[in-house]
Parts: sequence; C-alpha cells; structure tokens
Amino acid sequence: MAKNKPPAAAPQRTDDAPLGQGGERHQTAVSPAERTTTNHGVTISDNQNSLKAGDRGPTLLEDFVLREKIQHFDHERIPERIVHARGSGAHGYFELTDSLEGITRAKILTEVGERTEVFVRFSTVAGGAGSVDTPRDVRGFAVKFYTRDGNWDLVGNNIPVFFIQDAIKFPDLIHAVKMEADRGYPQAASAHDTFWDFVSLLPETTHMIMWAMSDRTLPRSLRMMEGFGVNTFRLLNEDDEATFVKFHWRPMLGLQSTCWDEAVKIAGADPDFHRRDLHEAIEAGDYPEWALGVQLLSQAEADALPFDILDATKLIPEELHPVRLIGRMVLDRNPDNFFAETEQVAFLPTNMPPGIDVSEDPLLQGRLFSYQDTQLSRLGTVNFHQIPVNRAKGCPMQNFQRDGHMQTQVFAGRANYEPNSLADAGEEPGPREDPTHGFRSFRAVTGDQKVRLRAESFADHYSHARLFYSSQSGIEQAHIASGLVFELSKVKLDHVVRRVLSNLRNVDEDLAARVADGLNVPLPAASAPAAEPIDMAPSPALRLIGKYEDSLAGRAIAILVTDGADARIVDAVRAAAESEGAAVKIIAPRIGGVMTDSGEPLAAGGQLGGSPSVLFDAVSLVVSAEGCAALLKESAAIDFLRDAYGHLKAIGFTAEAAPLLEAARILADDGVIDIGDDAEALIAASATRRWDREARVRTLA
Ligand code: HDD
Repeated sequence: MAKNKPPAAAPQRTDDAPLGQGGERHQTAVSPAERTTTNHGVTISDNQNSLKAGDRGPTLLEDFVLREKIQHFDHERIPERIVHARGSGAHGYFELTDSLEGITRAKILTEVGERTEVFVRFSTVAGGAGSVDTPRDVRGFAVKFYTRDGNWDLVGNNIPVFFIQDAIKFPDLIHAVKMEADRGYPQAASAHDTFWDFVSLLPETTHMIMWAMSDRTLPRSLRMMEGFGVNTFRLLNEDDEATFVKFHWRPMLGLQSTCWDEAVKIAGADPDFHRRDLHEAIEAGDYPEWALGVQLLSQAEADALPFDILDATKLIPEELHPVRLIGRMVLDRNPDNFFAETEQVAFLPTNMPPGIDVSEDPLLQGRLFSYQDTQLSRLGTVNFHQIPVNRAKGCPMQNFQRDGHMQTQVFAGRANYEPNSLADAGEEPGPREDPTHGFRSFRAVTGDQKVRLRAESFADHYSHARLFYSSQSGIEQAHIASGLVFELSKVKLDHVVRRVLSNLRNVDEDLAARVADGLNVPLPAASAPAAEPIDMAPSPALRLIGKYEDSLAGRAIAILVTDGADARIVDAVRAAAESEGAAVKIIAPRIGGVMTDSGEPLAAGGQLGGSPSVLFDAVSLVVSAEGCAALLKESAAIDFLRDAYGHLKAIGFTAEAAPLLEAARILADDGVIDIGDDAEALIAASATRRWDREARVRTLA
C-alpha cells in the first residue's frame, strides 16, 4: 500500500460476522455501563485489532491498549500454594446451637442462633493447582469465620491426626511426598520412593499412614467428608481459665468414599469431579451442611490420658471424651470468581478471636509462623488482609500499620503512632488497645531450660496406629492392607520396603504379614519401638463404614437408556431416587437423547462415551431389545456395567438388558436388581456399596 494512502473501507459486517476485522459490529450505541475500558478508565474503541503501521505492518510500541492487556495477562498467575494448591471454595454461614458460655468468651461459641458468615476451602495436599481431584491424599478443610470479634480460621484436614510431631519436619515431609526432585513426577501421588523412605525412617508417621492408606483419602465428595482441627487448642473464659479443645466437623450427608480403582478412573473421566460436585450441589440449592463438634478436656483430664494431648499424631477416642455438637455450617453460595476468592483466600491459624487460643503443640507452634509468612510470596504484599475474601467483615479493622505494596486504605490525619496526644490538639487520635475485650494469651507456665528435644511423652509411635487399625471393620482393614501393597509396589528401593514392613509389625502382625504376602517378599524382623506400644480399647467411631446411616441423599443415579426404553420404568426410578434426595442423570448412546416406548422424546444429560459409571453411585439399564443389541457392540456400555459391578454399586436392569449383563459378566447378587416392577428395591440397595461382592471382583491383601 502506498504511503499515506487511506486503507480500503472495512468490510461491512452484520452481528453474525466473525470478529477480528473491524467493521460494523460495535457501531450500535454502547451505553457507558457497557463500555470496556483500560485499567485506568479510558474507553477502548477496538478490542479486536492491535495498532499497526498499516493493516499488514508491524505493531506499534505506542499501542498502550495492547501493552496493558498483554502485560496484565503475563502476570495473571501467582505462585500456587506450596501445599494444598488444588482447592475448591464456597461461602456460607455458621450458626451456634449450643452455647459454651463459661468455657469461652468467644462470642461465636456463646451466642446461640447468631449466624456468622464463613468461607470454606477444601483441598488436596500434594498435587499442583492443576492436578486432579481424586488422588489418594489427605483433604484440607479450612474454614474462615468472619466473627464479630475478628476472623477465626480453623485450618484443618479430613483426618484428625498428622504425619509428624514437630513443625521442623514439615518441609522434609512435603519435599518427600511431592514430585521427586530430579524427575518431576509423580504428581499428586505418595506411591513413590522418597515418600516411603521418609515415612519408614520416621515411625511417628505410622498412625497417619494408617489413615492415609484407608478409604478416608478417597472421598466420594467434599460434601461427604468429616473435618478436624487436628491440633489441640484452648478455650479461655472471662477469667482466662483454660479448657483444651479438639474441633470436629460432621457431614450431614454421611461419610462416603470411592474404591481405589474407581478413584483412578474418575481422575481420567472427570479431573474436576469434586470441584464440579460441590459447585453443582450449591447451584442446585442442595446446600452441604456439617455439624461442628468439640471435645473438651480439663488439664486434669488431659494429664490422665495415656498419651500427650500436645502430640498431633494422637487422637482422643470419642468413647473416652464424647464429641459435643454445638453448631451447624451450611455452604449456600458459590464464589463469583475463582481467583479472587478461592485462590486469594489466605487462612492463618493465628486468626483467633479472644476466647480461643493455641496450645504448645510443637506442630501448631510452627504453623503460627508459616501461614502468615507464605502469604507474602503467594499474594505478594503484607496488605493481603485487605483482599475482600480475607477482610474482617464482622467487625471494624483498624490499627497504625501503614503503607506497603497494594495499600488500598486511605488514612486521613496525622495519627499513625501510639501513644499520641493528638486529641489534646483536637485531632483524631486513632485506635487504642483494650485490655478487657482484647485477645489475651493463656498464661501457660513455661520458663524451663532451652532445649532441642522431643518430649519423652511423644515417644510412643505405635499405640494409636494399633488403635486405628484394630477399630476398623474387616473390609476396611483389607483396604488398608491393599492400599499399602499398592503404594509399596511402586517403591523401587527394597530396603525402604523392608523398613516399612518392620515398622508395620509393631502395629499388627497380621497386617504386616498380609502386606508382605501381597508384595511377595519375606517378612523382616520387627523394628525396635522407642516406647513399648500399648493396646487401647477399639474405637468404632474411627470407622468409615457404618458410622453414619446409609443414605442416597446427595448421590447420583445414572439411567442408561436406548430408543424404545420403557418410559414408565424410567419415571419410576427417577421418582424413587428423587424422593431420597438423589439426582438422576439420563445417559444415552447419543447426546440428543432417545425416543421412549411411549413415543415421547427423552433428553439425555450425558453421552455414554463421556459418562462412565464411575461418576455415579448406582446405575440402571432401561433399554429395548434392539437398543441392547446395539449396546453389545459398544465397549463403553460393557465397561459401564462392569465398572459399576466392580465398584460394588447397585445395578438395576429391565429384562431386555439381560444380554448386556451377561456380556459384562455380571453375577447375580442382592445388588443386581430387576427393576421391572420394583424401582424401590434398587433405591434401597443403592444407599451403600455391596461390600459382600468385593471378594468376587478383586483379591484384597
Ligand atoms: Fe498447613 C496450607 C492444614 C500443618 C504450612 N495447611 C494448609 C491448608 C490446610 C492446611 C487445609 C490449605 C489452606 C487453604 O485452603 O488455603 N497444615 C494443615 C493441617 C496441619 C498442617 C491440618 C497439621 C495439623 N502446615 C502444617 C505445618 C506447616 C504448614 C506444620 C509448616 C510449619 N500449610 C502450611 C503453609 C500453607 C498451608 C505452607 C500453604 C498455603 C498456605 O499455608 O496458605 O503455610
């Protein structure tokens, strides 16, 4: 094009024309509220084309619209959390139902009926932010209460104990479990050399390992997990008298886990399985709910325990000190923006209102430093408390901390120090301390020698692992043994496997023998424990199966249909499932759905190839004879059934589906149900897994 010659007129465009070539599209009036602007408020006239020297020429440095947009994009990512990087959040509220008046002066625990806003973030521990939702891993359960006395963050997990006793081992633990340093894998998996090497050398991890190898680390849904504050905290009353406290969350939907093979397949079928489940449940108004419970112990009761209440690798059996349910938490609102809220939320175990205090648990003591510190590299500024999701909402926030990166508050006046006498000159003096209502620490007696020592009372590493294992049902014990076999089968270092087996002998001889047998290796001699383990009375409350009533509420049933499906049966299954609080999804060979035998179209919520049965809690087949014949040629249909059977789910079928059941080699049992005239029977069988089927479908250790 000749210099200075005006370009040819832009092609005329309609609203359906593709963007990118300039033209008519935005020539209709754009109201001020609709206008897109730069970060500094200048209205942008063309968001499709950069500024160039001629329509085919180079882009000009002068294009501040382009530069600003690209530069902002270049910096969109912030460092992910070093642990718990993968997470899902939700807003909700907490309501107290039973007052702890006299035990604490924290109003959130004394004002019955008062609703306090919360933000919750659930997470996995080991994987990166983009990792899948269903690895075998501990789940984070972090709750931020925006209380009238300041924010309270209860930053817990779905397991009541932890791997290590002293915070100084935390970086080693996390380095060991994350991707191996030289090869950058495995992602989000503990089944590798370095993790088990570390574990085998630190017998204090044994109790947590029992939990980690159990089905607790394979939750079916974030809505179906318990939560625990893990560390021991203190409650302080008006007179600053202390009571030890352990916090518990109890899910209203009960506890439920997946099978290991199922979790692995879900990871492929829907890497966002948990995030989607939480989001969709809240979107549908099916609000997840937990009860908050406390175990309260006096100093004398703590002293009488056969273990140290300051040791985070130990739990207090509920049978010894019952859990008192004092409130409920409901999650009823999805975040508007994932980054602004779920990513930028900063939980701090140091966030405690007056009346709640820490204990001397050496793991907790380290946490009191780490969380505040890590926000600096993650959020980049000491002013991260001003980000909306982190802001104290229930009360004023004011002090003389000033300036810093991203300061958003505009402080008026001269007062930025204390004490000051500016009030005498008629100026605003600013806030002052309040000894009556302010946060006061428990006057713990210390002043001992300065030592780097582990307390003798922490030396017992096996009694609680024994307690946990012996409290499990036979099925759960077999799953723990099989979990250990799977993980150790991935460990290449023989001496590490031997050391784990030596340690396991101190937990349970039968367990060690089963794992050795599963690995096909000889059982080595037992390791010498630092303190002789004791046998404690089993605690059935530590079981996952049977602790809560079986229920279909919050679960999902898939109905696989074909053209000619019996509409009456589809309706009956749907009605029966929905009356139990379960969702129903119609799965069809094609997404458009099918024509039922009544000649009515039936819309599909999912297509067979993209909706494997691992995504559901029970399945049924309502097909015509021709439809069944077509499905016999689909491996996805066979897998659909075979997996449902292998994952111990109830399977409902109509007579026409019999050839498919045969092809998938489904054997009759009380979970394989002809729903011809009894949809209710399927519903009853779907409320739990068919555990008695397991021996038919896999060899457990
Ligand atoms: Fe931690 C994050 C839970 C021990 C250091 N931790 C983090 C999160 C949860 C927990 C749920 C994610 C919070 C969120 O969703 O943003 N951590 C625990 C529990 C522990 C525990 C239950 C044992 C009782 N943690 C622990 C120790 C240290 C840390 C001993 C270090 C001394 N944890 C951190 C951290 C993280 C964190 C590095 C990473 C991101 C963050 O804090 O905000 O500071």
